[in-house]
Parts: sequence; C-alpha cells; structure tokens
Amino acid sequence: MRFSSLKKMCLGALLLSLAFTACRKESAGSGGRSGEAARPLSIAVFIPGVMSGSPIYEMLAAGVNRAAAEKNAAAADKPAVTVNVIEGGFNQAEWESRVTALAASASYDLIVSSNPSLPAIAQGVSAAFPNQQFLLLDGEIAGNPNIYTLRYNQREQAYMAGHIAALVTLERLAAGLANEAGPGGRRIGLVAGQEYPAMNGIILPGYLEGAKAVDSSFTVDFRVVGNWFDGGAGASLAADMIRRGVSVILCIAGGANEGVVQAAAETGAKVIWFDTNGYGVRPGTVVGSAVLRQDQAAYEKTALFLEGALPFGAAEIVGVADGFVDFVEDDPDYLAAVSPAIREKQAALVTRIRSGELRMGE
Ligand code: RBF
Repeated sequence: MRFSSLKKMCLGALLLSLAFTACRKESAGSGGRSGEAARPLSIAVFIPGVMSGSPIYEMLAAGVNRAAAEKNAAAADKPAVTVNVIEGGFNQAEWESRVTALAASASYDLIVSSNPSLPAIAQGVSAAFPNQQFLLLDGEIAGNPNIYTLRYNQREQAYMAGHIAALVTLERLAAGLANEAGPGGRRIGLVAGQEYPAMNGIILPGYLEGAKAVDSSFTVDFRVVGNWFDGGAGASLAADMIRRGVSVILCIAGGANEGVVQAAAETGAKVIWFDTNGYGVRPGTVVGSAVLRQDQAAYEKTALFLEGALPFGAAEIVGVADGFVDFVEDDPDYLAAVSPAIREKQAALVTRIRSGELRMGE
C-alpha cells in the first residue's frame, strides 16, 4: 500500500517535471508569448571572472538587468523575467563545467556571458544541451542556431588609445617631463591581464598603429600580469616600464589596473583606461578613456531576446560608427588633464573614425 502510493508520487513528480521541461522548451526565446499562467522567463548572467574591478562585466550585468527591469515594469502584476548573476571566478579551467551545470539545470531560457573564450565553451555545451540558448558578447561564433554573438571593433578602440598615448608622450618629452624610452625612440606601455588572440592580434597591433599615426618611431612595451586581479604585479610591471622611460601606459588587466594606476600616480606617469570612462579613477593621472558601450549592447540584445527577436546563429561586429566603441572627450577630468592642443588632435582623429572617413577592419 505504502509502496504503491510512493510509486504514484514518483510517477506524478516525473510527469510534472516532464510537463515543466516541455513548457520551458516551448517558451525559450519567446519573450513575447501571450502568457496565461506563464512562468517568468529566466536569464543567467555568467561572469567569467568576478565583477569587481572589471567594468566589462559590470556593464554586462547592468545591461541585462535594465532590459529585465523594463520588461517587468511593463508586465501587469508579476515579474516577466528573472535574472541571476553567477560569478565563475578566476579559475578558467572551471568555466566550462560551470556553464555546463547551468545548461544541465534546464533552469534558464538564456545564458548571457561576455568573453572571447565563451563561444567555444558554449559551442561544446550546446552540442550536449541543444535546447539551451546563449547570448555572448566580446566573442564570436557564427552558424550555431542557439548562439548569438556580438563583438566590438577593438582595433578602433585600441587605435584611439594608442593615438592619445603617443600625443601625451610627445608632449611630456618636449616639456622635459619624461625621458626617451631608449635608443631607437619613443615608447608607450601596455599592461594586459593575459595574452589571448584578441589581445595579441587586434588590441596590441591597433594600439601600436594608433601611436605610429602620430610618430612612426613609436614602439610598445607590452607586459602581461598573468591574471586579472593581482594589483601588486600590475604595479611592479608598470613601475619597471616607467623606470625604463615609458610615461604613458594603457592598462587592460581587470583588478590589476589599480596597481598600474598607483605606480603611475607615484611617479607622475599617465594611464589610458579601456572599456569604461576611467578619468574619475585618478583624475590627472588617467588621460584617456577608449570605451565600449557594453551596457547598451547587453541591454539591447537582451531586450531583443525578450521580444523573441534575437537572431540566433548570427555573429555581429560593431564599432565606433555604430556607437558601441568610443573615446570619451567631454569629461571634465579629461579637459583638465590634457592640453587643448592634444585634445584637438585627438578629436580630429575620433571624428574621422566616427564619420567613417577612417575605417579599419579588425
Ligand atoms: N577583462 C577584464 O576586464 N576582466 C577579466 O577578468 C577578464 N578576463 C578575461 C579572461 C579571458 C580568458 C580572456 C580571453 C579575456 C579576459 N578579459 C578580461 C579581457 C576582455 O575580454 C577584453 O578583451 C578586455 O576587457 C578589453 O576590452
């Protein structure tokens, strides 16, 4: 008697979970469905690292949350969308199993993430969980009907950074505030968290190209922290560069950027910020901000998903002309830190890129 009722309960639970799974499958990507007793859509934001110190991830979560909040505000009584932000931590070897677990849970209509290494991970997970859909920024893969990607023209972003770094360096040399970086010329610095194809193949060459547009003798002192959090390592790499005559450094090292800024501030050297407006991080020390509108991209693409209109299978690339990459020129700390002569030259460059007169494929 007890056994058979247990069996019934198990059967009931099984049927329930099957019905639940079927419902989930049907609703995926159909944010516009006319729901009777519809459950909310659920979105997981997977952060490959931690949010703190990495604005590219903070912008990701902010954009998804904004799209969800707008959808919920428009919904009659109960939430239409729920968002869970999950930090994957700095052990990159764990990311694939973390994403697999999210897909295996069948709890999320959409997994959102941002990182050049995520498309390959999602591709593998997608083969095992073909109902799972992904929205991935800062990465690229085309042709998987469950994966949409958007990446930025980071050659433009890095070019603008190199251009201002070179202008500031030349002015400092002329004013006797810096020494030649060594025989053979002028040098600017770049501190990266790690080496990866977009860094070595797009960002570093774009940065050098932007500097060479100012003066063809420029070279780049390129240093790698080895992780995205060690401020002490960032500081010692920057201090070593500065000792060798570099006086402007671009930092793309997440939480380690703090150390680069510290070392620069102590010696009077300057920093170029990447991804977000960083002038306020250390006014007077940060003299350029080449930004991504990742918050806007995350917002727009999540909203499209919620309307059932995200073009899965597509891989978009957006740049300055599309409004997703830019150089911040109107911040009071930029106006205070950088001379009018430099601002004018930088503005002329940015205008040429915005208008499409200067185009660069990445
Ligand atoms: N950028 C960050 O700001 N923080 C990070 O924790 C971070 N982790 C990364 C991990 C990997 C495996 C790769 C390939 C890139 C990472 N980036 C990180 C760099 C990021 O994708 C982007 O290139 C930079 O933010 C410049 O836009």
